[in-house]
Amino acid sequence: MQAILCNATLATLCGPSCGLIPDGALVVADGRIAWVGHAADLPAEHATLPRHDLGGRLLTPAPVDCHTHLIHGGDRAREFEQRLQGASYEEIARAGGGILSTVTATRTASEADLIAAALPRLDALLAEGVTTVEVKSGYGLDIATERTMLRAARRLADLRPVRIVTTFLGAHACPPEYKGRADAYIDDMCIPALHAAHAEGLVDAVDGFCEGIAFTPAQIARVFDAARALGLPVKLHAEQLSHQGGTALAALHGALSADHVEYATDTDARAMAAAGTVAVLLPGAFYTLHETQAPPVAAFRAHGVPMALATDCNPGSSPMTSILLAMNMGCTLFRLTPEEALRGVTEHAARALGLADCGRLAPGLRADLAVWSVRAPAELAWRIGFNPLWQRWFNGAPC
Ligand code: DI6
Ligand code: FE
Repeated sequence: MQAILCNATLATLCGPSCGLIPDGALVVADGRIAWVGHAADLPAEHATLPRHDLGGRLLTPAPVDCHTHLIHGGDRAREFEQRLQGASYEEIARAGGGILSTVTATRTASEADLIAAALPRLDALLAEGVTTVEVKSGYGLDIATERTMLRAARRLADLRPVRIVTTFLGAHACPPEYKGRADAYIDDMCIPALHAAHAEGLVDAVDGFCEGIAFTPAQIARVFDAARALGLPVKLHAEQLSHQGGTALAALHGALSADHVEYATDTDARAMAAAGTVAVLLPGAFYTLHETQAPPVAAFRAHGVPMALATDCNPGSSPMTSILLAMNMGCTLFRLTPEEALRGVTEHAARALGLADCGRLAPGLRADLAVWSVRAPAELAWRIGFNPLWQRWFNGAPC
């Protein structure tokens, strides 16, 4: 398919001020962006293509949700009630609830059950223009269920027009059968599960949870070494509830991203900048857990650490399926600018997944686009619970 999208304001994200081009046009050809610029400069070779008039709307790269736990069994509404009565996320986890209650529900679900449960969540993201979704394992914690989760995640891309990126998160929690034996879990179960999932072609990246209620930097380092031996990129849930040294470890391993990072320090930010590690901010978890320590946004800015935003869609700490709400919360809770929020769900989210072919409007990139009934990028982050998406383009076609 070939077409000119015209009569639009383009937020290309190439250059300052969102790379805004008023009276812009964009040429789509065979799934890719062929040309971007001022409508008046449209090259003659494209002039005869069919035109899609966007009615003066805003055209952006389609959002990328770069951190989700979309595949899981069960729900955690009871735990939500417990937290409202004063129990903390960590207390619930240490008592065997939290992540482990979702592990129980996920282990008893079939692949078809997991897919059926995830589709409404995925559809909510797609309704806001999202075209790429990262999905983690980590609620199986045994070889069979980790693989089932990743298979279910990959199947979503056959059922909906979306690109799915899968991340192995075996080092998410220590399962009951290894209680008190976290080192044995890492060596005897988690790393073999990674090998098995990789052998099946199910793993795009490797993640872990470095936290007092999860794994130490030394344990995560062994998982990262196994990932490196397989040639897989790494990322890490780091410094979410306390400072454990996960961010420095992630930077040392050249991680694509360090995620949450509320307790990261100025030194951590420096190390991330030097390593090119993206800070993935997850305001939905900060909000849900009533956290008070915001991530060091000023340090990330000062050192030039790219900041992404994602939903962290999961049943416990962030039961959120709105990328627009993540943008709004990023601004209101973490004081990002609306431009940082837009870059956070496009350019920097793509980078957090190691994807160089999306996240901006530039020739050669995938034609994954979002058309919004707004005039300025700030309107995307401004409203709460309102979806101005007018049209979504995936792989060069509206859908
Ligand atoms: N941090 C998170 O935000 C999710 N995992 C993690 O390590 C929460 C997972 C859950 O509570 O189910
Ligand atoms: Fe997470």
